Amino acid sequence: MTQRPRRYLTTPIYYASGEPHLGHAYTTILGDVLARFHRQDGSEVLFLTGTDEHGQKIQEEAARRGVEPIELCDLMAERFKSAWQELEISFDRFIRTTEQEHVAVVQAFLQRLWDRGEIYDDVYRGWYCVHEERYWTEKDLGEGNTCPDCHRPVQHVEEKNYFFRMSAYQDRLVRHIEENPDWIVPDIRRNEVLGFLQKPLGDLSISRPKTRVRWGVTLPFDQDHVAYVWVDALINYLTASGAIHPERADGERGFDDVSESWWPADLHLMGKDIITTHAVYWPTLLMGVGLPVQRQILAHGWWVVGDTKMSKSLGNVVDPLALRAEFGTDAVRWYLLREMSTGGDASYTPERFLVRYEELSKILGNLASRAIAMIGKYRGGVVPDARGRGLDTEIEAAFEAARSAMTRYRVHEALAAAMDLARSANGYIEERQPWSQAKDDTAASQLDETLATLARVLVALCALFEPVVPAKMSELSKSLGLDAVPNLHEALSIPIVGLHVTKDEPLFPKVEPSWERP
Ligand code: ME8
Repeated sequence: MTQRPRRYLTTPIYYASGEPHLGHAYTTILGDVLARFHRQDGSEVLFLTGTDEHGQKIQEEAARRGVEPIELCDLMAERFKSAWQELEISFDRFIRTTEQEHVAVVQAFLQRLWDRGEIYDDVYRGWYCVHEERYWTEKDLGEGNTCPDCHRPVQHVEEKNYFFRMSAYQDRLVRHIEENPDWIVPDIRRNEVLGFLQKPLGDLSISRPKTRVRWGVTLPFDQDHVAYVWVDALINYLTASGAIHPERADGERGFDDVSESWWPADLHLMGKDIITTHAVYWPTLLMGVGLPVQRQILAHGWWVVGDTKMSKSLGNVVDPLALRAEFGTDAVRWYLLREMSTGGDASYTPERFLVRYEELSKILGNLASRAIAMIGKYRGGVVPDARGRGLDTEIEAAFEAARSAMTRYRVHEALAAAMDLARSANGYIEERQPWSQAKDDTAASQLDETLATLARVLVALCALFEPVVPAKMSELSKSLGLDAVPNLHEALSIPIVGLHVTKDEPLFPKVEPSWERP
């Protein structure tokens, strides 16, 4: 038996200190669309998301709210999980870094680095930004001793830290990036990382003293220190892969053979803000323990409002669940994925949201309701016995364009190709004029062909649109008399003759937005 290809996809794990917003939703939906596309295309998929729950930032937010850190994490993990469920995210695993299994893997990972002589201790003197959870040197700081990234005041710290010999892996990392041109996509991010690696790479502080941060994973070789939250967080990808079994008595711990697990991950997905941690810290840490590095990194752009990045700290976030309440889940998914060209930035505006919604309702929604209504009116709701091959060339071209765009992560192009097919089908109706064919007794077989073609194109559209608007395509498949949404392989060959179609509510009903139209 041939084995199905396997794909392991990850999103970042989001900080449990704030609510999910449209930016988090975008990454997670992008991951979901890719996961659904690969499942459709026949792969076995592990799609991972979760929450990042340790560190000073969480500790301080919990203190501010007067609760224990774990209470805050329990609350926020639930918020993220239910937001993702409401947005139809088909994650296979939701990881929390406070899970026992993960804590044990972090400790095994650090012990392994320690045993291999990859860690030493030293005193760190410098500046720390709690919000970004990172150190800065004097020359990095903005005016008035502020963080160059988030512009908040930084703290001066002088403390014992453990360091990972990251500098020793600089050359190997540069070689890896140069020899694997697609390891970091898009190119602009690859060049940025290579530029960063032109300067000598320092060693990486991997611990914080408990006197400052008590909310973290205790180091296996020093009880007075916890793991640096970024090291803890990155290891989540390994925990969920099932590669490391810290409880195994033989001490192998899975570091020497990962063949039974999902490691290495096929794709780490993230925003461009956290490319360095994923493209420099993480692969060098993996080299340090002797594990293969992840296969690919995709860093997308930012959702901005006006000219500013959408972020909780700037107070300009858009709530995906509020949009969902008004327009439905699939409208939010479609807007986010259709509007942003993967890799670039995109600006959120209510006007563009409406334009994208109308595209769904006027092109795809109208096509479905017209075609189903005509099969009802002219053939009693049963797809007539005809070849239905009138749009085959267009269907095949759309499948090819969508598949090629998806494999290059040009998701917006794949969706545009799907919408173009729906547009062509509307054009086909205008051209064939089934209402005139119905009036002409000699045109019965032509009308059969028109209606069968429309049924076939709707089946194909279900498969093409499913990754992005899964709930609506499931409704449409049911209206077409199918048991389930067809996959990309069967969509062209599914027998359509004799299908019983039923008229349903419009897929994308007219919505009067709560905001004023310009
Ligand atoms: O960085 N536009 O978590 P985080 C697009 N816990 N994407 C955005 C966005 C925006 N305006 N704002 C956020 C962390 N994102 C760490 C990650 S992973 C081992 C640890 C998305 O809650 C984008 O994916 O700050 C970004 O990389 C991520 O949320 C940051 O989420």
